[in-house]
Amino acid sequence: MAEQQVKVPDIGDAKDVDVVEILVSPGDRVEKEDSLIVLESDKASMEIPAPMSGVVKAISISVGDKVSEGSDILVMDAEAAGEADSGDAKAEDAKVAPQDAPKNAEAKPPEKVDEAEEAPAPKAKASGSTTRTIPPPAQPSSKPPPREEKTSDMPHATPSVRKLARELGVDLHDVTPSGAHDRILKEDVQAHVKQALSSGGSGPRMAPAPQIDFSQFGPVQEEPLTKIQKLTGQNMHRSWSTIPHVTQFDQADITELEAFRKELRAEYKDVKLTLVAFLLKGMARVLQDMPRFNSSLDPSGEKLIMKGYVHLGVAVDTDAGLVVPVVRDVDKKGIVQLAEELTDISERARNRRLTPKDLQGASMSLSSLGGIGGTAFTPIINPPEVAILGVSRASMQPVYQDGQFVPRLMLPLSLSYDHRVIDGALAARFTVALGKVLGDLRRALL
Ligand code: CAO
Repeated sequence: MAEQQVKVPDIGDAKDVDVVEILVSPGDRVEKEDSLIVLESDKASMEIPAPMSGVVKAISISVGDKVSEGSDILVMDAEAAGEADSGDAKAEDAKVAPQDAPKNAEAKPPEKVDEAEEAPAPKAKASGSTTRTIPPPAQPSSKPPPREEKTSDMPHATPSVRKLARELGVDLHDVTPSGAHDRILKEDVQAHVKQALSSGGSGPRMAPAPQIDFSQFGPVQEEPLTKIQKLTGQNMHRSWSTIPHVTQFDQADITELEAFRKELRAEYKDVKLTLVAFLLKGMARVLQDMPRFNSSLDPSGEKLIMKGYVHLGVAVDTDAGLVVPVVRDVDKKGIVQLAEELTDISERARNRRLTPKDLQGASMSLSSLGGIGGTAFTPIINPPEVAILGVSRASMQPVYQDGQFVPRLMLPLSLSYDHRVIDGALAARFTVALGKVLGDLRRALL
């Protein structure tokens, strides 16, 4: 037989229907009734079967195309199919009993199959396949009956199950079928997704935490977690396991800044002028130049929300746990005002007098452990923010300048960022820019 153009059969009223899947490629051998493509209208998804056995020569459509009855699908060479497996095909055909041949393939008109219906096995099917399809158009009755062997490795599933798998991003080849004749059921797709979620994707599943009786090792007592600790734990866990964190380390020379801070403290005796107020001011300045750090990823994953304000969260260590109140409009305030507000919010945090509003709307956050110690750490991003600056304890270090080592007060910076939004080069630029501003505060005026 010569090459034949396979067209979209009668698909009822549906017109301009989306091609959502192409199940074969040029060179594939298909049996009559093997599904070739999947169409999806507003109301239904339908598989279009091969009207004959043969070898696919060329595909005439692409995923995303719109088709109607009569549109070209692909070109098939029925003759080539016979040649391709002449020896095997004869042996295989001989195994198929005459009663296994389609009983009504010649006469059955195509019918539209609604995904909402329960899927009966198509009447025209001869093999164990229960894939739900539109019956193929009538063919000459001289053709050999379809063999049970499936040359296409397409898993068996109804259109509605295929649709579900597509929506969930599941490759049906990865799903273990539990239906008759290896048919994949809706429950199989759901079980696959559940397992993938509980194992964190591919690879071995995470073992559940073991129940341990610690009293077998010595005396113990129980201490309930505070509400803040439980909430912080949940948020941190979600952030750590859903955001790809990277931490950029750097150092800022704050020798001059510290001298200036001491001068100001002598002048503003009533204000607790700590380094944190200066850090907030420096961060605000850099955020103005690097707005990507002042953004949030839209839940769709399609766009960033760029913020036209500069509010900064400050991690405060309290007896009840960690809280992150927000200092607003940092870019518009002076160091003294920032220091006063910082004292106010950290006191209110420790006295549990913060309102929910005090904790919302930050552009990014600062976590300062400098009053305690340490040289570096990897702070966890406070979503929906995309970065957090960690600061450790400044120390005097020998820095090589103009041919000699000079003692400089160096501040360790640890910038954790969401790698979906910020790349490494931008993060390095952020800490370098912050180092410049903190090294020479006049730059904050630029
Ligand atoms: N290097 C050297 N000294 C530092 C410093 C640093 N990086 N940061 C603060 N200091 C100094 C302060 O200047 C102050 O000294 P002086 O009294 O001589 O001025 C002293 O250490 C104590 O500071 P502080 O911690 O009480 O106050 P602060 O303004 O620096 O910080 C606050 C305020 C609220 C950030 C802090 O009290 C706090 O709670 N930090 C903990 C945050 C936290 O737990 N983060 C972890 C979160 S998990 O990612």
